[in-house]
Amino acid sequence: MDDILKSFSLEGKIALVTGASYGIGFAIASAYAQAGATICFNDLNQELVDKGLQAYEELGIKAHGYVCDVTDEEKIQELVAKIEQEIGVIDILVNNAGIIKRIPMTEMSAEDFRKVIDVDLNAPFIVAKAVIPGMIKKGHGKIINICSMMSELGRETVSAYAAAKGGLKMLTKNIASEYGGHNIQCNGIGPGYIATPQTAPLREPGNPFNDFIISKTPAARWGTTEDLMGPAIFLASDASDFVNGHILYVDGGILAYIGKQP
Ligand code: NAP
Ligand code: GCO
Repeated sequence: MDDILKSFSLEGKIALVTGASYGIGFAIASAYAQAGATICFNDLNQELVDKGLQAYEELGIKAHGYVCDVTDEEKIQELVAKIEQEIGVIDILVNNAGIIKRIPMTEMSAEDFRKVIDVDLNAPFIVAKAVIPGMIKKGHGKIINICSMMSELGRETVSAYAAAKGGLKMLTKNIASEYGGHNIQCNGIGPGYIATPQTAPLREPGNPFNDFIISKTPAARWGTTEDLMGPAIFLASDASDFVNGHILYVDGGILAYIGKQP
C-alpha cells in the first residue's frame, strides 16, 4: 500500500506555478509544497510577490517568488534560466496565470480581446516552450494547464476568455502529442466556478449569477481552491505517468448536468 501512495509524492521535485500569489495558483502551489515539492512562482509586481511569499511563509512554506509577466517571452526565458541555475531544472509547470474580461463581444475592443488571448493562451505556450528543453534533458516533466468550463462551453460576455481556454485545451493535447515521447505528460485542469478574486463580481450579494451557478452545479455549491489541490497533485505526480492530453474537470458536475428541472 505504501508504494502506491508514494507515487503521489512530489518529494525532490521543482514546481513553477505562474500567477500564484493568491487564488487557485496559490492553493495548487501550497498543495505541491505539502506533497514535498520546492515551489517557485511569479506574479506581475513585487508587491504581489511579497504578499505571496508572506502567505506561503505563514503556511510554513519557503517559496521562491519572482516578478515576471508571463506574456514577455524574453523575461520568461530569463526566469527559467535563473530558476534552473539557482534551484534546479523545473519538473512541474502549472500555467495558472490568467485574466478575464467580461464584455459583450460586439462591445469588446480588439485590443481587449488580444490581451486576454495573450495572457490565457499565448503565455502558456511561451512558458511551456521555455521549460520543455530542461524537462527533455531531465528525462521527465509534467505540464498542467489551467483550463476552464469555457474550454467546453460558451456564455455571454466571455468570448475572448472562451476562445483562449478552448485553445488552451487543444494546446494541452498538442504538447501531450508532441512531447509524450520524452516522458513529458501535459494535461489540463478545468475548474468549475471557484470562489476566488476572479469570480468575486459574480458572487456579489444580489447577483442572480450566484444562484444560477448553484442551480447548474449538482454539488449545489461554488467550488473552493482546496477542491483543486488533490487533482493537481495527481496530475503532477508519478501516479499520472500514463495520463496525457487529458482535461480533468473539477466542476462539481456542471458539465454532466442539464440543470435543475423547473
Ligand atoms: P485570479 O484570482 O485573478 O488570479 C490570477 C493570478 O494571475 C493573479 O495573481 C494575477 O496577478 C496573475 N496574472 C495575471 N496576469 C498575469 C501576467 N501577465 N503575468 C503574471 N501573472 C499574471 O484568478 P484565479 O481565479 O485564481 O484563476 C487562476 C486560473 O484559473 C486562471 O487561469 C483562470 O482563468 C482559471 N480559472 C479560474 C476559475 C474560477 O472560477 N476562479 C475557474 C476556471 C479557471 P494580478 O493580481 O496582478 O492580476
Ligand atoms: C465567468 C467565470 C468563469 C470561471 C471559470 C469557469 O465569467 O463565466 O469567470 O469563466 O472563471 O472559467 O470554469
